Amino acid sequence: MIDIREPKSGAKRRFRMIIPAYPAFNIYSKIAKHTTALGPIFVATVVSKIPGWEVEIIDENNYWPIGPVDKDGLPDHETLQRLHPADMVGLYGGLSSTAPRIFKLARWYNDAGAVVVAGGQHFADEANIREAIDNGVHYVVIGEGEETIAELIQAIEHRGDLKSVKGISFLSEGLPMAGFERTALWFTFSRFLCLNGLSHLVKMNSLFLTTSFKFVSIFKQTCL
Ligand code: B12
Repeated sequence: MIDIREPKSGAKRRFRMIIPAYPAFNIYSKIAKHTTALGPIFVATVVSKIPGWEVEIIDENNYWPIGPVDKDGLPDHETLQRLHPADMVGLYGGLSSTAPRIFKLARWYNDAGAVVVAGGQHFADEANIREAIDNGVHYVVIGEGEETIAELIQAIEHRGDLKSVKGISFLSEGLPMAGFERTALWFTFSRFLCLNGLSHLVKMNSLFLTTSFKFVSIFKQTCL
């Protein structure tokens, strides 16, 4: 069990969801400057509804110049962590080509004392899950993440039995513990309700199943 930092009195814990940078310019780079991936928004939305938690989402492909950047022009996580320390970091692994960036971030945030969780289509087989664990990811969420993240946070906060959380893999006594599969969620419009509440920040683009950010790429989830 990885201990999560105690929040300062009255403060909320912070969950930072990161959509990692593509490794190279590609035909989607332009549109990615105005969109983001849907899955991590769903997961972050769930966390924003957990009492005592607040959420930030950073899409590294859609990062406005107002945010601090490092020498490579990517978000400067050291500065971000100093200004707004995240207690838990979520890493979106929808594209395998971003795995090296995911692992770099995972190692960095792990060293910085944050709990690191990753999910997405890349983590579909044992080898990829093991690689994530070897690179600083504490918990790999397999399959759909909405219910799993809520149960995982509950278990971490209350020191519950992690083995009862379905759909995660983590290191237990030196060996990766394979989580049980979770039944797929029904795709209902209720999953969009929160996004509607964020309409001043986010506009749905149903064609690409992505969200198009109109004003910011770092923002605090205000949909409660
Ligand atoms: C819509 C889509 C696109 C759109 C938008 C992409 C985007 N950035 O959102 C467009 C058309 C742009 C696109 C392009 C490409 N795509 Co595409 N795309 C999809 C598709 C059909 C749906 C994605 C989606 O929105 N799913 C719905 C959301 C709700 O699910 P999700 O993302 O999986 O997230 C859930 C879980 O994975 C998990 N989760 C995800 N992240 C996290 C993080 C944490 C911390 C946690 C706890 C949980 C968690 O919880 C989420 C909610 O349940 C998927 C196939 C699929 N069935 O998923 C392929 C898919 C993601 N695409 C794929 C590929 C290969 C591409 C392209 C490279 C194709 C190409 N050759 O050009 C490009 C790359 C574009 C780019 N650079 O981003 C592959 C990726 C495979 C891989 N392992 O890399 C997929 C899986 C299709 C496939 N089976 O091959 N794509």
